[in-house]
Amino acid sequence: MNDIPEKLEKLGLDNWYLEAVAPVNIANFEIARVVAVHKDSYSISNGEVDVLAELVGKIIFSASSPIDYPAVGDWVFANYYDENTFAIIHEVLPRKSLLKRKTPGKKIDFQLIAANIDVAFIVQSLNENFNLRRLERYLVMVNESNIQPIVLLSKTDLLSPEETENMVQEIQKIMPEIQVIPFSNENEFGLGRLKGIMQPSLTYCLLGSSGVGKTTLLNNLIGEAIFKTKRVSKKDSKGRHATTHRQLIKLDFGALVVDTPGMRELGNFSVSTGLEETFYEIIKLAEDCQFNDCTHVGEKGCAVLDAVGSGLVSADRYQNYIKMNKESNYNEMSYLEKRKKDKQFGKHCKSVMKHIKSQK
Ligand SMILES: Nc1nc2c(ncn2[C@@H]2O[C@H](COP(=O)(O)OP(=O)(O)OP(=O)(O)O)[C@@H](O)[C@H]2O)c(=O)[nH]1
Ligand SMILES: [Mg+2]
Ligand SMILES: [Zn+2]
Repeated sequence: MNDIPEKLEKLGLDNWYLEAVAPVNIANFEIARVVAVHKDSYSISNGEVDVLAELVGKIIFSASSPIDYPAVGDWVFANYYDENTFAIIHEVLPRKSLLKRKTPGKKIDFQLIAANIDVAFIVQSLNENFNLRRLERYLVMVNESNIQPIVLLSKTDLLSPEETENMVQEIQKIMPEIQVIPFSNENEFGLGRLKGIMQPSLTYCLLGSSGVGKTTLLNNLIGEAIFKTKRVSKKDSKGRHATTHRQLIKLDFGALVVDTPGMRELGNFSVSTGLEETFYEIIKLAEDCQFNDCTHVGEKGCAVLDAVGSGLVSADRYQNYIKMNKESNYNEMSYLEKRKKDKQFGKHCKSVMKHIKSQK
């Protein structure tokens, strides 16, 4: 057991991290948390000051995928310079959790959203953004990452209490285990309940489409309109995102929150656990399929298809499951293919370099 300085404990550090690292590093470096990611630099906090930090060359040269770079929420070993006004990041500590998604568009690669998140608030607005299939998509990502999901439904001020309750029930009907909290940034309905469940030293992140009210909620939790939302800046209309980068904020009651820009596209890959946890009733049914390797798309004796036929599982939910499963496998295969090619290319470069050197 290590004694954790109070300032770091308040930033979310616990013994899990310290037990996972070499003691010599604890002696040689300061531990800090990444609170913002910029283009080529990071803002890190040691619980006292936030400073700009850059990566040590070793990290950059040995990185083989986006996973090797720090994300918001990461703990890092750093050295401080110039009277604590600048720092160099030497190592990223092992992560408790990592949220990532496929890069938007055709590109087969992924990007990091945030690290070491304990609870993910998946936000949908009740007026236009509410969509069970999209919710399932977010849940697959969050469940895959070993993070507790909680659903927040915003803009209750635009609906009657009955309409709101019906939409909460729609979610609970298919996902009875998950906590759903309706709220309004306008009249503050539900905000007390929300604050009531947020705990000091735990890290929360706000996920959801652009415009659902994530940043407005964060401002409400802070009690001040510190961060830019859609309405404040008129220039930001035309569907542009109000929030453009991720940042970790400490609330006065001790909880830590990462706000993220709304995502238009949410591609997953390698998400078998996420799918299993999100579609647990389908996975359970599949145990009764006649064939062990049943893909539930037309095989004889498929218990899943039977359940869809009898209405036990809704056709929409079933189709979403099949679609995401296919997509995850496809993305994963394409990614492995790409990595293989990258590696071959790397080897090719190395042999060319050797050849050139040997001719000198
Ligand atoms: N009626 C109503 N409007 C809200 C509520 N919450 C947010 N809004 C409005 O919704 C718009 C978008 O809010 P933001 O907080 O910027 O949304 P965001 O989710 O942070 O969006 P991105 O940063 O683009 O991902 C703003 O005009 C808010 O005033 C709410 O509870 N009720
Ligand atoms: Mg925002
Ligand atoms: Zn089946």
